[in-house]
Amino acid sequence: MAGPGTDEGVLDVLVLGAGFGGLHSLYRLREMGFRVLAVEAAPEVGGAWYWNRYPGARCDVESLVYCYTFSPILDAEWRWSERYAARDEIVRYLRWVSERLDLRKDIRFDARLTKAHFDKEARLWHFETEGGARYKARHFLSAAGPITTPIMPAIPGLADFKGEIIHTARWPETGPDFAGKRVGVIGTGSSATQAIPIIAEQCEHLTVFIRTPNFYSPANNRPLTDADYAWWTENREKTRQRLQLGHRWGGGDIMLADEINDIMFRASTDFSPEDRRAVYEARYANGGGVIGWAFADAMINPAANEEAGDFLREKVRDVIEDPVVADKMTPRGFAYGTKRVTVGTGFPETFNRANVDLIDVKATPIERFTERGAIIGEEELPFDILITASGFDALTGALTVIDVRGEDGKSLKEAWADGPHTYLGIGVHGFPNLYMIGGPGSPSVLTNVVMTNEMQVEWIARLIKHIADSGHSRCEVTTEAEDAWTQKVNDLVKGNLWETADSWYVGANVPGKPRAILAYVGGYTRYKKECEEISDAGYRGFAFS
Ligand code: N01
Repeated sequence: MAGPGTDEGVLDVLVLGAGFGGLHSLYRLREMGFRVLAVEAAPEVGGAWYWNRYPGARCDVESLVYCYTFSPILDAEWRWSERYAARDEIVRYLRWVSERLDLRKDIRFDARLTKAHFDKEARLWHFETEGGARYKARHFLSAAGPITTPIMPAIPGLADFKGEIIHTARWPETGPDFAGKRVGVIGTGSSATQAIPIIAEQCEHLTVFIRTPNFYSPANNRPLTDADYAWWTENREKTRQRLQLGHRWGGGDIMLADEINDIMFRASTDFSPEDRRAVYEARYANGGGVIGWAFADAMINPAANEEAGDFLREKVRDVIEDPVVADKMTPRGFAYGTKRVTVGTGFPETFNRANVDLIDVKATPIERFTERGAIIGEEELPFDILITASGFDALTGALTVIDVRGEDGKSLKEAWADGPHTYLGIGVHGFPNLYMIGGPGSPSVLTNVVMTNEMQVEWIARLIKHIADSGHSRCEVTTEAEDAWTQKVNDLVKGNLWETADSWYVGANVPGKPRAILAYVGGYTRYKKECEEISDAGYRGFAFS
């Protein structure tokens, strides 16, 4: 694969992606003196945030804790405008970071990676992009993002539909004008929850196809004030520490009073039903996605989980006026949090609008699509625009869509045919000198992703430095280490509720994807400790030569 067309010589590290993980990796490795280049499919930095341009796209983790901490300069100079940053502001932030740290000269944009093959003899990775550019590097660091490979709904006839079809994660730069249009939305996950209220306000008629109603909580977004920033200056370290200790994905409640926030480290059984209710109400009034994780036993004690679920089910019924619609929107049959909870602004309220219909596709499935719309029973429902908010091939998809081959020619897709096998979610046996940020088997999406990315970037950068300093050129995860880690990831989830629902957390949303918990459920702090013990022990589980 190498040869004409290669213009960069042999790199020390090729970084895949210029989102949060990729930019930090590029910066850190370059600071360490390595020759690094990042390749990015998009024409701009941002990663997942570049592509998710749908109306209402906004982070549902609070902006103060959805940004870098590795650089005091960045920490001091950036100021977020809202409690939850809109997609455009996050892309602006990452663009500013890329300029402030002078990263852009080492990023190749519009460069979608299609091939990465390891050459056993030369101990080099050879890369090719869609545009035909070729690169060679000693190390391959993937920061491709855990939720970046969109999937379309498996509904017959979708290709026959002659109107516009848009996946939320492939939203065109200039989106459609919804005025006077009949719009259909498939899905009610996080993306749809944010997009639906805005589309409903603009279009003539909106039909939402719901399959599994999910637990929802209001964001309570608002501008951030000087007083907020004064609070932040005082509470930054404490808040970051709390995030590291908490078993949850985000931080949708960082400004809650300590006495309520710290209850999340105690079991619900320590409190009376009245006191528990008061805690849920306080969290609900504050807004954010972790209301149901108010207590430490939410994911291990079914009764505690059920109580949190009941609280949120009651809120749905309070908001939606039509009891039939409210019933269709009420989550049941799976535990709170086992499908990624959704957060939004005015989402259930939207179903009180006269121009919005809700169709439960479990009760009345879409038989197929036609040129004009959807066939449901005897009826054809015509649409001008169809929006698929149908999700992603999470954690593994970003790498298995690329032709990644290890030293015996086996592809990563083949290696993971029965589920992902990794060591620390970072390395894979048979794929020397490959490292992943946010890979399967790491805490990734079950923690604050930016925080865990940062820890992994620093750890992997030190590993690459260790390899270089010790005069080695090959680093491979041993089979034993990979097997033991994969077993641990699967054992950790036993006895708690995480894997009990059909969710993307276990790959259940992708037809044919083997069912396995995709992320390490042990939390950030335990994971970090495990990684540090391994590096302190001379990178136990990695073989160097
Ligand atoms: O995707 P999803 P998403 N017929 O997989 C439905 C992150 N995120 O893009 O639940 C009918 O959650 C499917 O139904 P079901 C966040 O981690 C973060 O919304 O499978 N329906 C579901 O309702 C999130 O979890 C932010 O039964 C069909 C929906 O489509 C992740 O990205 C913002 C169907 C897919 O929901 C993915 O979110 C947005 C079919 N054939 C997203 N096929 C932040 O703010 C699928 N569905 C940080």
